Amino acid sequence: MTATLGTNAALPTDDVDPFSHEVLEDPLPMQEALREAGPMVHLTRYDVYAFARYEQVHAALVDWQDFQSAAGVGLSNFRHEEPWRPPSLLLEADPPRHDAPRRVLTKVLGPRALRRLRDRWTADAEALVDEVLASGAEFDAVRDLTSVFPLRVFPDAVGLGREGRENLLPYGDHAFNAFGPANDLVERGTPRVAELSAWVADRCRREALAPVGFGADIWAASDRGEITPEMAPLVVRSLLTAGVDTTVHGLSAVLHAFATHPEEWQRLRVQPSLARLAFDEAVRWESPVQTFFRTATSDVRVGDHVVPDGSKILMFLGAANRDPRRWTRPDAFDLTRDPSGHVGFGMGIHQCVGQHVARLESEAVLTALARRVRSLELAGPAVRHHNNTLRAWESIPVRVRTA
Ligand code: OVM
Repeated sequence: MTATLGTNAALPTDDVDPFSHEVLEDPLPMQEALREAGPMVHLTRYDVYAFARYEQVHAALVDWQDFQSAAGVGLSNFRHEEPWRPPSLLLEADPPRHDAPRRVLTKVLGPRALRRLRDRWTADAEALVDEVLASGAEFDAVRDLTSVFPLRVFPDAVGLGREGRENLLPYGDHAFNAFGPANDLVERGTPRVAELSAWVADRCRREALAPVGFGADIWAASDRGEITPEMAPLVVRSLLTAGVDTTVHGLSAVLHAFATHPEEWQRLRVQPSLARLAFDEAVRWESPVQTFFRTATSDVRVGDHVVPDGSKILMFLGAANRDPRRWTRPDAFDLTRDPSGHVGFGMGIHQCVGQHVARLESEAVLTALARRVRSLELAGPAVRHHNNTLRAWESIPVRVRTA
């Protein structure tokens, strides 16, 4: 080995743009090419270092010391660039500053809170599914179901006021676009950023939140001194940013998976308790959050290569979740596999703090559907929604036969 720290002579390079519309429409060929090129690839277009294999993605996710989040988890490097909004106290922070807000949110979204929501959300899902099925045998699973249910239950659980809730999806969509480069997707969101950010900030105030809910619980934690009162509104903001689009697209992923895998739908009908596993398998298979970045805190050795201090690392969660080195038949949506260990919710100290909320929402919807729907198929071509971070559907036309 002749390479000294900082040379990277034999490092594979690729000039692909992972955020181009062509790749966003179907990222799988690029993911395979990057995985096969090697454990680390230099993406020349953005001068970032990419991991597409499970081993390296997992290793980077759990190594917060070498791969920090406080310089931003998008392409933008907060060491050199002004963030578009005050950084998240959770997502865009490292220990020790990260830890108090994380502890608070872990408890607020913990088992006690979810036990209180379970019966209500189950009833809400049954009511919505009944409504949708009563409208006819064909419907759009995104327009009528997956983009409706999270907005029916989650803002109420937060204690968000009723007014302006239609802002939640556009705000979240822009926040996830903003992790990518300043391309046309970001440009399209820019005209409304000031208005949407002001609305979100206003709704995070204690006086704007209901006396019961996740929002009130976060403020109560500041009363107990677990976080400062200055931190509380930003922790509430994390719920409003990360809690809506993600669950919409996660639900879309699992419904699209079932609409295209009839034998798996029959398995779920026979055994509705597979609903949770099905959701995790869909999160592995589709990876609604495709990518996040980290920043190297020093020259970090990865195999024979070096990630230079201060450079950005692009972790392809979706590629890791289909790495044949880790998964057998990775491209199959398969309810007989154990999807645990997937990195669709991340891994390590930043792993999705809302994942139990997401699982509860999906369990409610899938269980309600499994009881009522004998078969489910596409009634037309499903249409992608492009986002720099999210793998999403704009439309999933389905035809169902009810039980
Ligand atoms: C946040 C946050 C956390 C996870 C994802 C995310 C927009 C945001 O804390 O604001 O995506």
